[in-house]
Amino acid sequence: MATESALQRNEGASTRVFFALWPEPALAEKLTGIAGELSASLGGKPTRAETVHLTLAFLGDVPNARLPELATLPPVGAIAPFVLALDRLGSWQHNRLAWMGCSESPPLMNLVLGLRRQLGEAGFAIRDPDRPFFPHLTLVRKLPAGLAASVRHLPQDIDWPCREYRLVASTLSAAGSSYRTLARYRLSA
Ligand code: 3AM
Repeated sequence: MATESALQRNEGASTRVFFALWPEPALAEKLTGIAGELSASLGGKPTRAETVHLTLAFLGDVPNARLPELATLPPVGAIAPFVLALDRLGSWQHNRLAWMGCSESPPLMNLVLGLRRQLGEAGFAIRDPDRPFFPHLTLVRKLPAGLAASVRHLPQDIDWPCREYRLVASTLSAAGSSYRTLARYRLSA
């Protein structure tokens, strides 16, 4: 469902937007607790609980005139709520991030592919469409340069019940990204 007041607050000609799964506050706190432990041992800046998310489709700048159309697209159909098993931690050197990820998840892939199809049919382009989708939640940014990239399996999965996804506006500043939810979409079979 689109949030009218949120849509009206977009200044400028376009807004940087993306679709994402967003954990409930209790899970976000748990994940950012892990982010805090990681950054204490590795360095870098832990993600704040209110910003932790898993990007499904990144559109980049969309003209504000088209935001109402984007925000009122129906939810991607025929995808029942699902549980994502977060089971691994890793890091990337190229963008100096530490992340939490998951094993293959058919419902997650169906959601991503359904969203891509829907956006394409509605005339919205996603940024870098050929970049492989790598599901992850960023936990730490600005890791010290030169850290060895590694993937560590968690001793126990963290189960994430996914019932909805969001359209989010992103504003970049020197202090980091700030996010504002423009619309929420419920998953249903
Ligand atoms: O917080 P993270 O990094 O997980 O990385 C970007 C961020 O997620 C991601 O979208 C989120 C909001 O900016 N992002 C940025 N550019 C992207 C792109 N071209 C992208 N995801 C996919 N393709």
